[in-house]
Order: sequence, then C-alpha cells, then structure tokens
Amino acid sequence: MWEGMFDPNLYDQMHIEGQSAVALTVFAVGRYLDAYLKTFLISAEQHFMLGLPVTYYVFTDEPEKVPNVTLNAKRRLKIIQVQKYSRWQDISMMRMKTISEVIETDIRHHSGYVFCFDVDQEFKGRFGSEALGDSVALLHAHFYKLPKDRFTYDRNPKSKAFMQTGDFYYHAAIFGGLWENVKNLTDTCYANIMEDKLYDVEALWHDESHLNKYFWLYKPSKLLSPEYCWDPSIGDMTDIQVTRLVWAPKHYETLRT
Ligand code: 2GW
Ligand code: MN
Repeated sequence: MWEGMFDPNLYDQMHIEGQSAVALTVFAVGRYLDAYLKTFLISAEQHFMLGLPVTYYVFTDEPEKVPNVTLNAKRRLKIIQVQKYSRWQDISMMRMKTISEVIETDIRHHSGYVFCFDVDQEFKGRFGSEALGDSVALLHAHFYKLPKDRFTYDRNPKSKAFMQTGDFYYHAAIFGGLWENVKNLTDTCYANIMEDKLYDVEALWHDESHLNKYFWLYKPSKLLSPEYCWDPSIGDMTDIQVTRLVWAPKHYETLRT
C-alpha cells in the first residue's frame, strides 16, 4: 500500500459497515516502558484506525507504570503482565508465544483483525483501514530498494529460519491480519524458535528471521510500503510522500545495557 493507490474513504466505509474490530498488541518490558510507550499510545490515538473499535493489549512486567492515556470512543486498553526475560533476544522472540496465547484466550472473541507492533515508534500520519487484510506484512525501510543478495535472512542451515532465496525482506516491527492467520504465524514462528533452542542455535535477526521464513512459505495477502514504518535517518525519501509511522530514536547505550 502506497499513498495514492487507494481511496481511504472507501476502505473506511467498507470496514465500518462490516463492523471490523482491531486488536493492537505492543510490548513494553523493562526500560522500554518509560522510554517509548506513552508516545506510542498517544500518537496511535491520533492516527491508528480512527473510527474503528480498537483494543490495545499492552504487555509489560510493570503494569502499574503504564501511563494513563485518554482514549477515543469505542477504544480500550488491556494490560497484561509478562515476565522480563534476562536476554533481550528472548524479550523479542517470546512475543510470538504471548501473542498466540492472548489471541486464543481473548482477542478472537472480540476482534477479527490483529496488528502486532514494536513499541519504539511513533505514528505521524494516517495508519488506517487500508492496512487491514487477511495477512499483512511490512517492507523493511532499509531493504526495499536493495538487491536480494543484500537481504539479511538467516543463512545458517542449522536454524529453522534458514533460507537461501526469498522475495522481500520484511520488518518484524509490524505484522497483522485476521486473527486466525496471525495465530498460525505466531504459533509457527514460536515452534521454530523453540526448535532452534533445542539445537542451541539462534537465527541471525531472531524473531524477524523466523517471520521472513514464514512469509516466504505462506505469502502475505497485503504488503505495507515503508510509509508505514519509516526510519527518518534514511536520507533518500524520493518514494515517500507521507510518513505514517516513524522509528523512534534508538538509545542502545542506555537501553541495551
Ligand atoms: C530489545 C533489544 C535490546 C534491549 C531491549 C529490548 C527490549 C525490547 C526491551 O527491553 N523491552 C521490550 O519491551 N522490547 C520489545 O521488543 C519492544 O516492544 C520492542 O519494540 C521489541 C523489539 O525490540 P527492538 O525494538 O529494540 O528491536 P529492533 O527495533 O532492533 O527490531 C527488529 O529486530 C528485532 C529482533 O532483533 C525484532 O524482530 C523487531 O520486531 C524488529 O523490529
Ligand atoms: Mn523496534
């Protein structure tokens, strides 16, 4: 999806008439809660799926610290406590298991669609119903123009994420779709992550490598352009007419130590 190739009003009309409801999952564990969650939620209320019922599922190890953000009508927020894994790679990868569980116990009873987000980002423009689809993947801003041999797929034959060729390089910061499909995605990626652990291997880019393998085998039905997750440090903006969501600044020195 690129600006100019869809009529936002037609999509909104269709999804309002069809009574589409959307679940958004986001993890804010450890220092990522203070660093990113408030900006993420406040900006989502300004730009994410306006006019549709949205339920936020915030996963955190410190529920009492979740900021109190005023929500628009028909929108609510659920806080779910999770453990804080000691390795950041596990914080990221184990999201697959947690998302699957919550789809099963809660989401599937309320929302047809699920979108899963990294928290270290901020909405800046419309991120609307045009992004809904059966199975939705995002083109990674750093790779969408690069030749395939530059894609950072997992190249270790011992990992379940191993792939020699592919079509696109997807960014794990956003994926979504009908809950049935997101359930299948998270179950499959989690099973593969656990099988890797059994053999003591870890895919190059963790859950993102497994996600890329999954979408290579089970093609997404809709691709979001990098407008939907842009890195402002990329100088070349020739393709980008509108930034709908941008990466927040990374503070690795303080957040990853
Ligand atoms: C992650 C890395 C290093 C130190 C801390 C964390 C961390 C991540 C954390 O302390 N607490 C936390 O809640 N997270 C969650 O995991 C949070 O939602 C965050 O957005 C997400 C992924 O971590 P992040 O954003 O630091 O990783 P990126 O932006 O480098 O992400 C890509 O690669 C990751 C795998 O290495 C994931 O696939 C991610 O989805 C990709 O965007
Ligand atoms: Mn991120």
